[in-house]
Amino acid sequence: MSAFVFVLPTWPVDVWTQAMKAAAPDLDVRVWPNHLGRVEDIKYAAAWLPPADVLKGFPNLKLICSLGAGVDAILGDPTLPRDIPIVRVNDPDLTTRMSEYIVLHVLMHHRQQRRLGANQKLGVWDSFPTHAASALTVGIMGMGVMGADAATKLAMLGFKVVGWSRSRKTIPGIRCFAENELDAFLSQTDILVSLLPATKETDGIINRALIQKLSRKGPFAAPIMINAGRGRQQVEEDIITCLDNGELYAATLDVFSQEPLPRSSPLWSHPKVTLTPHAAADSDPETICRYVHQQIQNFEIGQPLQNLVDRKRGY
Ligand code: NDP
Ligand code: OXD
Repeated sequence: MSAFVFVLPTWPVDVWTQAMKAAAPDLDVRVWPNHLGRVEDIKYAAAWLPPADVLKGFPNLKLICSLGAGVDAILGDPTLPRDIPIVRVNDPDLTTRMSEYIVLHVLMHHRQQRRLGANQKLGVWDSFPTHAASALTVGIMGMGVMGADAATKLAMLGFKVVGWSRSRKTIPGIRCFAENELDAFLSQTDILVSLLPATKETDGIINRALIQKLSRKGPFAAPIMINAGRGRQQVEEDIITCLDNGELYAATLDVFSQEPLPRSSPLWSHPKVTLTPHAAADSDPETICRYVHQQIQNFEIGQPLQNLVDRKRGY
């Protein structure tokens, strides 16, 4: 029986252990740090936010599975064993959850739900004029698995949708821009959505200079931003400055430079910010454990691994 270990310091490891035992009766499921057994036995690891130096402690490790789509925390470990393949989650359940989040927040801004909610609290009957979805262009940075799915669903609702990624995509109904066309992409974008991975190239990309390049031709006369990628991508002081001076109309933030977001952050109470606690797309233990088990089975029979991380690119 091959040994498998969970390294999940921030998740309910008992729930994951139970799900993995059900999905993979052929594996000896162990848990870091308290139920490790002989570390030499461990061939497979599945991790979310693993502390640095933990994975190097398994000398016979053959495969690392990220339990999320993003792998920045795993790749950020300076002692991460070299040459061990890393696979990440690409699963319809996770993707659908993310698209729900993006559609929800695009619609919330488009239909001015916060204004309606505030009016309800005050008992104000104000049926102000609204606009069509087609009056807004949603620009998605990161047209990978999640970006492409969200883009297609937004287009089905009638929004104009543009996308930006390193390599240009071809998606019916979506105008796609490549890495060197960022400014052209931004100039068309009324609602900016980030579904980028956290890499050296994307760190701090959502800053004041970028916000100033967004479209101001939409019905709100200032852009809106939604970040469900990673907090490292946003310069939070710049976002607050832009919200305060009108360069941004509103923001939805699911991810932050520091998580949990410190109670002292002005983002908590900013009137133009909607924030959620890194909950845009939750990894479901049963679904993800079945997926991880499939990857391990592929590995054991010498089949190619799916959704392999490219360590050089960083995602
Ligand atoms: P993918 O790897 O499928 O897609 C990443 C996309 O970003 C690709 O289109 C890629 O371009 C593009 N990209 C990467 N670097 C650059 C760059 N420097 N310039 C332009 N484009 C770039 O990832 P997923 O869609 O599966 O996930 C995206 C991210 O969403 C995850 O990395 C994670 O950070 C975040 N996430 C957040 C969750 C949450 O709950 N908030 C839940 C799940 C994911 P190309 O296609 O050319 O390679
Ligand atoms: C992920 C996440 O990367 O939940 O999957 O952030």
